[in-house]
Amino acid sequence: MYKFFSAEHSIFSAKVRAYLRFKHDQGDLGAGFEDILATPDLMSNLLTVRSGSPSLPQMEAPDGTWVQDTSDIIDYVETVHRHMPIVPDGETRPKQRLASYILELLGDEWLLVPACWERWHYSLATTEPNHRAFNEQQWGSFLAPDENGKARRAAGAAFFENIFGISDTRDNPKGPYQGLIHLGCTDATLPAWLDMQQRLLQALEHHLEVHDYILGGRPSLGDYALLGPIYVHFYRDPVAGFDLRRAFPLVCEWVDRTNAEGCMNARRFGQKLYSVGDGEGLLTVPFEIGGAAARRMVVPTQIWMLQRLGAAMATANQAELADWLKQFSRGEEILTLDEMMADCRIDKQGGRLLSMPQR
Ligand SMILES: N[C@@H](CCC(=O)N[C@@H](CS)C(=O)NCC(=O)O)C(=O)O
Repeated sequence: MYKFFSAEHSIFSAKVRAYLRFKHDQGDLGAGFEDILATPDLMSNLLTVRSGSPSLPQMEAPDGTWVQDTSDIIDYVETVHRHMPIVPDGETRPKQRLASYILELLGDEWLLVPACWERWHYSLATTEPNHRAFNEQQWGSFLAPDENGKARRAAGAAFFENIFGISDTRDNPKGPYQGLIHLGCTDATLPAWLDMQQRLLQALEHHLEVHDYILGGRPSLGDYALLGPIYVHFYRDPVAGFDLRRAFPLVCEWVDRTNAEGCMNARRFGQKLYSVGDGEGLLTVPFEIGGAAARRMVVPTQIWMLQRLGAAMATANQAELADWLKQFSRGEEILTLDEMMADCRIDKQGGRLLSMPQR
């Protein structure tokens, strides 16, 4: 099995986790993967030791190969498991291939900015609406997963205060608040970043009116790269998540579909849809004609007609019938019709055929 070290609130973890689920669902990931919560202990004492970086996610292949960076992880898995590729072929699909890599860059390096802003702006004490409590809880459950709920929340709150200086961020930005400045998100540029976010979501919503995924009917690299920030921040973080659910329902459905979890209503890739009356949903019985074996639909009228025939036989001369039926292969079985149909009887009431209690 692959060992995948990740966290739920991490953009890059979501990108690869959804991809691994897809590969596994398609039978294209060998023995599959174990999704392991990358606690601070694992980050310092395993991930950093193996790769030189604590960043999430990271992965260990079944043969012990260690891979860090989502692009490298996807490239690695695509090289080993080729049955269901997610990067379009360069020879036959060059435009889709280019679009995929551009979208990966967009998701990883640009959408990251408004995503990060949404989470941390609405965690400031002065901002309304506010999702600080949720954010403390999601961080706490990764920082102190062994603790009870209250202690997990406290761990998140302490981390925000001590490491990110959340109460003092205007004067002394640290952690994600400093990160946003380094990423080019300042008072001057913020409106443009948020405008970019809105335009992208609008374009995606429009696209999803007719397509299930970025490149049509099946997921590809661009879906997973966009899913990272869109799922983890715009969908999962509460304030942005409320807006996304109100204004972009198709994007929400795509998140469920691409994330491949909680997606019963979301047309997950390969999901079988049944309906009464079509070939898949019909009740069928095996039959044979001219040596060809097949199945055909169960027709209650046929049962009722056999019953009728059985009833007519019951009042006929049995010995004479048996003698006559001998010349046909398995011909005499027809005399046991009533017995054969004991648990399958139909009551015809006008135009309605009803199944009758078993005798
Ligand atoms: N290019 C990297 C980016 C990974 C990354 O930035 N991960 C975030 C979490 S979503 C992280 O671990 N940041 C903290 C750090 O790098 O120390 C990848 O694709 O894996």
